[in-house]
Amino acid sequence: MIVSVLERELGADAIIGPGHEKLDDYGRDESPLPEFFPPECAVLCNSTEEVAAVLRICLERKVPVTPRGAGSGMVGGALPIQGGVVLSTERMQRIKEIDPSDLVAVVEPGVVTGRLQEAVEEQGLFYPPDPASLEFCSIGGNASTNAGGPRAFKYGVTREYVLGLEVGLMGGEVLRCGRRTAKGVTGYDLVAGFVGTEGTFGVITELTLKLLPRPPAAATVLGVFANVPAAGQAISGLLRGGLRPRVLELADRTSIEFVRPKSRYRFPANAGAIVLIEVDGTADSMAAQMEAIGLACDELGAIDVLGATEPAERRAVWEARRMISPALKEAYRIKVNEDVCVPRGKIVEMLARVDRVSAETGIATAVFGHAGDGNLHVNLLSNDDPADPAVRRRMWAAAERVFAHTIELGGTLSGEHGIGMTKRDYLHMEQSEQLLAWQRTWKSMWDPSGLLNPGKVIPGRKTACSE
Ligand code: 2HG
Ligand code: ZN
Repeated sequence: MIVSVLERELGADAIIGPGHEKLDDYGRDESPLPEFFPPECAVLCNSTEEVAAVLRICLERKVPVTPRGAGSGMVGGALPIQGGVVLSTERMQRIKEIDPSDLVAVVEPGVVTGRLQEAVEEQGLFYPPDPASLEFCSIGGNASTNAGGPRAFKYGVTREYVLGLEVGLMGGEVLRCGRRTAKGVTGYDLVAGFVGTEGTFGVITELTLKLLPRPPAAATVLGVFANVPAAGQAISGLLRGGLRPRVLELADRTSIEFVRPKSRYRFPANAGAIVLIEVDGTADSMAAQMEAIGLACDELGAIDVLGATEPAERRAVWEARRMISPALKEAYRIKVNEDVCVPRGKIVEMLARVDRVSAETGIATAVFGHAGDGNLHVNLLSNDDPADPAVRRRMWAAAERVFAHTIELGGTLSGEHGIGMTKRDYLHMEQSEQLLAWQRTWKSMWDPSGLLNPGKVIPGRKTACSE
């Protein structure tokens, strides 16, 4: 049995085996699925060598292996849907190096993103990617899904900060790729190949990350609008106006109403929608930047403009923003959350189409997220029975309509959460069979056995029966 082989090799302390009270946790993540997928066992690796050993043993024994970071993924990418072994990097939490001269950090994959941010900020440095789950998600998972976050608007997503990687490959080989330098064009860009491939090519065991100098000051502005169309128009207007804040977010009334009773910061009661804007730069540029944003919001129809400059107040605003997703999850039995992304010029049209999907299907929606990037969290909400197959079909049919509108407007199915298993069967709506076939070929180069995170990202080949 695989469990006893792994126990012999890594020691009993590394294994969460059958009958362990925590085993079921490794069959769940934050995706909107009512069922869970218990693995045969979970292995909590402490080092690259242990990761390599698990990947060697799983190939030898022909057992599926599913890599897992903190389990905060929203698309089922870390779920062991074919059973077997879950390989967790949660114990690999060392920040090995923070180098202010090279502007890099070298870290293990289990480091919690927020902890890394605090550690680099103590040294006057800055790691910008800020997924909403930053207090518990891990940097290895962020790289595997190419996570985004509000500050991606100015600073870009995780991919832009991963310079080098060490990766465990199926069978136990360990590969180092990338670099520590600011630039580099030697050979093919394998780092870009591992980032965003959701642990289907290899298991990240170490990351060399690019850092920036910490911006000396930041300030937050909240534009209050009567409704979503007005807020959408304002976002488009701000984009056209050439202002470059670091964050440009939207939240509709439903998104904020469940947060209001719980949060320290109270979103304004008269808001039909809010536009959350943040600027950074030198301390003496703050007042002018905030004024320019405030004036622009006024001109673009805001019913109110509120500012937050004190660190404690700003922290409270962001705490409230990060509560939107969990508060909706608590309020509704079903929360199918999408993260579609449309070209920036199509934001207003996409918001109108989401409204139409809601009216046509009778399914409640909440829309929030990184609207300045065209990246909208369209949440389809219901209090029906999540285990009822008819209910599920109805919810996912509505999601499919949202996807169809996204594609029609030139957008993409996922701006930041990835494809995993929940969106795998919709990928063909966006990508040609030719493109999917090349991706299958690429995957089979890294994992000819198909045992590494099976059933994720790329849908199976079309057969005569399925066509
Ligand atoms: C966020 O931006 C997360 O808060 C979660 O990406 C999105 O639950 C969601 O739809
Ligand atoms: Zn998000």
